[in-house]
Amino acid sequence: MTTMRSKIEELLKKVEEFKPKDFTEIEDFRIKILGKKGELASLFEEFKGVSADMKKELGQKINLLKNTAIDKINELKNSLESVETVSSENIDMTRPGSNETIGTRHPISLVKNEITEIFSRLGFTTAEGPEIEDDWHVFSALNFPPEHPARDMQDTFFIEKNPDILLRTHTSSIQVRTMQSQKPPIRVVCPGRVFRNEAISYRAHCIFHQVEGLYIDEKVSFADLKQTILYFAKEMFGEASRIRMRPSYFPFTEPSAEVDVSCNLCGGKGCNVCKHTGWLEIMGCGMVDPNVLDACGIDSKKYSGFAFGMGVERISMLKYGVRDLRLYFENDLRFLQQFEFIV
Ligand code: 2NM
Repeated sequence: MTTMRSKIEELLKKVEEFKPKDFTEIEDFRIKILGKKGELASLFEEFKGVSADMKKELGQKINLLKNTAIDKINELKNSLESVETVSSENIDMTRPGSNETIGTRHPISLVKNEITEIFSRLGFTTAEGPEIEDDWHVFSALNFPPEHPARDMQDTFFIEKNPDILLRTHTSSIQVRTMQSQKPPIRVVCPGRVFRNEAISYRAHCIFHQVEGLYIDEKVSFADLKQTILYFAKEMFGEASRIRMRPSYFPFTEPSAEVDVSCNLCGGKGCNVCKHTGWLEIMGCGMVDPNVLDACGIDSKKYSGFAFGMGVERISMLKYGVRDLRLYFENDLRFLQQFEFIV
């Protein structure tokens, strides 16, 4: 009966070492061991012929084998079932996660930030102010004569019940507030929304954005202004950029100038965008009129200053080759998503 004993022991070892890959393997194993025509069945058959003195020992061994096999198979089935439950809910733990799309910054914000950053490298801080202003901060303090056309309803949005209250037409009103509250030296850039009563077209809108700058100290000269603007143009439109200034007129500056930058598309040779002139107008500027300094509480005999102002939409159009200003206000994602790449 040693052969039967070793058969049982071999089988027990097999059961203990059994490592199935899936449910089918367990089931095949169960049938092979515990099935009607399985190994245990044939062992029990063989057991009938075992001599009486061996019955006790071998009977115990077969029962141990049977119980071990049953326990093992149940245990394996249970452990596989808990995994199957997860997969039956269609959760594949190895699948990569889905990407959440996040928004991109508006091109006007991007360009506005770029402008203020360039001037911050020259020591300019940023200031903001109210969009709803009074006549004095927008016009009177800035040397606009009482009959100036900008004071007309045709050009400016006034509050009907009180025409002293209006929507600012430029961010110079922030600079007026800065001059009133700070002592020179003053170096400040003022970004913000402005409002003008204009017909909407590819090149004009009733709401747009400006960044204006102001530098006040003793002995500030037109040469300082020119070099500051040249630095800005090179940073914004590329190192090869050149600038030129044409005489102009603003109520708040004297002398005043219009600034052109060499066309960054054709390099100044002439193309569609620069209308074959080689130049693009980017801003207005000038030396702050002494009347403005005095109105804002700064001694015009001791101090001088320069100021400049630009439209953010215009700078953005020139930088990115956008042909229609209205695109900035339509919130079409196909347009808006082209300016910032979020990785
Ligand atoms: C421009 C052009 C020229 C300007 C002047 C001032 C202030 F407040 F200092 F007088 N702020 N901004 C200015 C000067 C703005 O925009 C085309």
